[in-house]
Amino acid sequence: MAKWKFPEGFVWGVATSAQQIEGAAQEDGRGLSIWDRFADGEGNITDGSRPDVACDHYHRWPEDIGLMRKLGLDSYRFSIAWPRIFPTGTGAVNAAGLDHYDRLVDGLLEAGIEPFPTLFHWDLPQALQDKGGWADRDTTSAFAEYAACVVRRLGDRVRRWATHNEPWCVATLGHEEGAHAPGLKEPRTALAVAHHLLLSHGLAVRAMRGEAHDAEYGIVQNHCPVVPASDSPEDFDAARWFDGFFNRWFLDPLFTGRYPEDAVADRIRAGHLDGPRLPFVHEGDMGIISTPLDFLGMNYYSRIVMRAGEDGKPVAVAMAPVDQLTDMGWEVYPDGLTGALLDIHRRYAPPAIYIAENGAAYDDAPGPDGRIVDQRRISYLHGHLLAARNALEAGVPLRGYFLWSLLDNFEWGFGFTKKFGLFAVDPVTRDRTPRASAAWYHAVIRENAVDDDLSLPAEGDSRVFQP
Ligand code: IFM
Repeated sequence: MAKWKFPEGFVWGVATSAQQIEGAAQEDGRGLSIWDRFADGEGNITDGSRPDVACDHYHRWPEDIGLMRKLGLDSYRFSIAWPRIFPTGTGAVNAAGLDHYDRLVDGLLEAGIEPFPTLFHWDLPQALQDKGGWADRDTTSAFAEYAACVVRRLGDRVRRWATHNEPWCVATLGHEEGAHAPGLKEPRTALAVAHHLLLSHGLAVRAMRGEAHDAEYGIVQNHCPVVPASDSPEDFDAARWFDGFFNRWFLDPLFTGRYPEDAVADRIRAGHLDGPRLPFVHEGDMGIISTPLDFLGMNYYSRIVMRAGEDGKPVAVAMAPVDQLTDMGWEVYPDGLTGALLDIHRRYAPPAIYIAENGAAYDDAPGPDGRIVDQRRISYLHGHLLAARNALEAGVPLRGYFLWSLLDNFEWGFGFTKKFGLFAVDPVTRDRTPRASAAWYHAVIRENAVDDDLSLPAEGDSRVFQP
C-alpha cells in the first residue's frame, strides 16, 4: 500500500470550542453568554437541550488531554470563553476564568501538545448583547481589550492565536437567518455585524501583537466552494452571488482591504444597503481589517451547488445521493477542499494556511463487541487528507490539519443530535468511548502519512485507547 508522507513539521490537531464542550456554565464567576440565553427560547435547539454541562470538559480537561496524548496530537485548537474572562464583556477581569485557561495551557504543554486558542467562537457575553452586541461598534474595542488581556496572561506560552471562528456564521446565521444566537432576522444588521467582526479582528491583532510580538496571529474562516448547477449564465450568477457573501465578503477585506463590488451591488439590489457607501465603514477601518496576518485558518466541510430559482433568486440544490451526505445533510466532496485551498492560495496568498476544522457527523451504533466502527467517518477523513495532500503537491503552504472534533458536543441549534467526535460522549455519565476513527487518526499522526487506499485501523492502534 503506497503511503504519502506529509512534510516534516506538519501540525496534526483536533479542534473544539468552549460553548460546545466546557459546561460549568455557572461556575467560577462565568457570565451568561448569548447561547445560554438563546437555548431558553422555545424551539431554538432541536432536541430542547442546553449547553450547561455539555461534555463537562471544564472539569474533565485532564482526562481529555490524556486522550489527546494517546492520539499523538501536536496541537489542540480550543476556544476561550469571553464570559469566563469578562463576565459582562468589559470591566473587571474574572481571575478564576484566566486561571482555568492557564492550567489548561500548562497541562497541554506538559503533555507535549501545543495550545492553539481562538478568542471568539460565538459565545458573546449576554451583557454586551443587551447593549447591541456585534451590531454596536463599541463591541469591537471591547473584543480587542479582552484579547489583549488573555494574551498578557498566556502569551509567554502560547505561540499561535486565532481571533474569530467563522464570522459568516455569526453574521448570517445569527443576524440574518435567526438560526443562531442572538436569533435576529435583520439583513441590514447582519452587514454591520460582519463589518464589526472584521474590524474587531484587526484591532485585536494589533493589540495582541503589542502584548506578544513574536507570536503568530490569524483568523479562521469557513470556506465553501460554489458550483453552478448548469452552464446557464443565470446559474453562474447564482454561484457568484453565494461566493460573494459567503467567501469573498470576508476574505477580500482581510487580504485586499476592500469589500467585493459585485457583492455590494447584490446587497443594494436586495435592499440591504442604500448605496455603495457602506454606512458602518469609518475612515481607517479597512486598513485595520487588512492588518497583515501570519496565517489563515480555513474550515472546510462541503461544497454548495447553486442555481437561479424561478423568481431569479439563487437557491441551493442537492446534487448528491443521500448515501453521500453526512448527518448534517452536507455532501461528502473532498475535491472541494483541494479547490478551496488552491483558490485561496492563488487569490489571497496568505503566508500559511491551516485546515482549522474538517470532519463529519455520523451516528454509528456500537457493534456486538461494544466497538463503534465508524467506517463512514474514516472514509470521509481519508478522502479529505488525500485532498490536502493534493493541495500540498500543488504548492499550497498548508501547515496543519485540525479534525473537528475530539468529542461529540453541543452542535448549536442541533443540540446533542449530531455526533462529530472521535470519541462518543455518554449523555448521562459523560464517559468518553473511542470510535475506530480515533485509532485510525492516531496511526495517521504516528506515520505522518496517509495511505492511498482506505483501510480500517490495525488492532494495535485500537489497543492504544483501551483503559
Ligand atoms: O460545530 C461547528 C463548529 O462550531 C464551527 N464549524 C462547524 C462545526 C460543525 O458544524
